[in-house]
Amino acid sequence: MIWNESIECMDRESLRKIQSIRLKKIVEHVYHNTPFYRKKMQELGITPDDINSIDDIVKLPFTTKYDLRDNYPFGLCAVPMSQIVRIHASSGTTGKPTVVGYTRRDLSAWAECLSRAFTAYGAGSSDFFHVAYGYGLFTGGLGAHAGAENIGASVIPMSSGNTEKQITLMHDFGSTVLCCTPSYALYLADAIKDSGLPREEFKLRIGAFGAEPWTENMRHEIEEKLGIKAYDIYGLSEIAGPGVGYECECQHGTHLNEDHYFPEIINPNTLEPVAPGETGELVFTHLTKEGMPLLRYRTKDLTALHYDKCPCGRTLVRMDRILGRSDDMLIIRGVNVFPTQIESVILEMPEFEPHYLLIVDRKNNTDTMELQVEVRPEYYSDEINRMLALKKKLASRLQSVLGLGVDVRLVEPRSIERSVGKAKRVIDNRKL
Ligand code: DLL
Repeated sequence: MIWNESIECMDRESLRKIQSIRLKKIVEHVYHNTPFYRKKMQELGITPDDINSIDDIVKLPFTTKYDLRDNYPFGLCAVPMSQIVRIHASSGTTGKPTVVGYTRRDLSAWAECLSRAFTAYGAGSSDFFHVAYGYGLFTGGLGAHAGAENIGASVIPMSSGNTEKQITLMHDFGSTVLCCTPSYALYLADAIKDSGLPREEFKLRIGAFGAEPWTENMRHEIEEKLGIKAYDIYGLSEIAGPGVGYECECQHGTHLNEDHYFPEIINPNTLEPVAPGETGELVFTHLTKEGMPLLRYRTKDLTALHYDKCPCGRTLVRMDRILGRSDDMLIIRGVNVFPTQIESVILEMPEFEPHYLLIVDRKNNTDTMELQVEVRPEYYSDEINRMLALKKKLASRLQSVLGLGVDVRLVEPRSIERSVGKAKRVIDNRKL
C-alpha cells in the first residue's frame, strides 16, 4: 500500500525538478526572514540568485546543533511567532534544549510523512495505534499520533511508562500497531510474557520502532517475541520528528521523504559530499518548512544512501541503518544524554573529582547506565551511611538533569585509570 504514490514513486528526474524549485524558494525565504542565514550567505558571498537547481545546494552554508543553541529559543524561526502553532524540543549539550517551531502547514507536512510510513507498514483506518512514545516536548508521541489520525486509524495516546497499564490496555483494546522505541518493545514483550496473558489474545501485528539505533538481530527478536512485523522509523526533532524516513515491506533500507527533507552524505572531516553508497554524515535541508527551515543541517548520524529503485516501487532514496553518531551523544532508552551533562553535574558538587567513567549496557533489553565517580579524599569515608547519602545525592541530581536513573558507584580517589591522550569517559557495551 502506498499513501502518496505520485510522490513516493515519482521518477527521479521529476523529483529533482521539484526539489530544485523548492530549494530556490526556501533559500529566498530564509535569506529574507532569518538574519542568521542572510549573514551566513553574505559571508560566503552568495545570494538566492546563485541557487538555481538542487545541485547548487553545495554552495550553501551548513547548520549545526550549536547554531540552534546560539539562537535559543526562537532565533532561527523564519515567520512571526503568531504563525507558530507548535513547539517541540530535545535535550542539548548544555542543558538548554534544542527548540523547533512549526506552522500549521509544517504540522500537516509532517503528518503526511508519517502517514506514508504507516501506510508502507500496511496499516490503515481499521487499525488501533498504541502510541507509547513519550508525549510532550519530545516529538515521538505527538508525531506518531498525528500520522495515525491522518490515516483514519483509532489512536490510543498512551505515552511512555506504566508498563502494566500499557499491557492491559493493549490487550483489552485490541491494539494492532505498537509505536515505541525498539528497546521498550522488547521490554514490553518480556513483560507480556510475565503477565501470564496468552499471546494469542493480543492483536498486535505491526511495530513502528525508532528514536534510537537498533540492529537486525533486535528486529528478529522483537518480531519473534511479539509475533509482529517490526519496521524502522527514523527522524530527528530539528528536521520534523519521526517520519523523516520509514521502511517499506521490503525492509531493506529506510526511505527518506526527500520531497520535504533533502538528504546529503558528507565526509564529517572534509565536509565534502561522498559518492552514493558511501558512508558518512547525514545532512538535511528543509525544502518545504515554513516555521524554522534549516539549510544543510548536520545530523551527526552516520549512514549511506542508495538511489536504485526499491522492489516496492518507491523511488525515494533508501538509507542504511544508522551506524552511530559522529559525536558523543548517547541515546539511553530513547533519551539523549551527553557525557558533558554528567560531567557538569559532577563538577557542580565539591565532593567529587572530575574523574568518572560511564558504563552503558543493555540488560533485559533495557539500557542501563553505571557511573563510576571518584570521591575527593577529604570526603571519602569508611562510614557506609555517609557514602550512601552521597551516592543518593548525586543520583537524584543526575535524575533531575537527565530525566533518567543512573546507577552511581562511588570509587576511591585515584582508582579510575588516567589517560595521557584523550580520556575515555564512556564504555558502551550495547554492541549496536
Ligand atoms: O528521536 C524522533 C523520533 C521519535 C524518531 C520517534 C523515531 C521515532 P530526537 O530526540 O531529536 O528525535 O533524536 C534524534 O535519534 O539524530 C538519531 O541519532 C536517533 N534516531 C532517531 N530515529 C532513529 C532510528 C527523535 N530509526 C536522533 N534509528 C537522531 C537510529 C535513530 N537512530
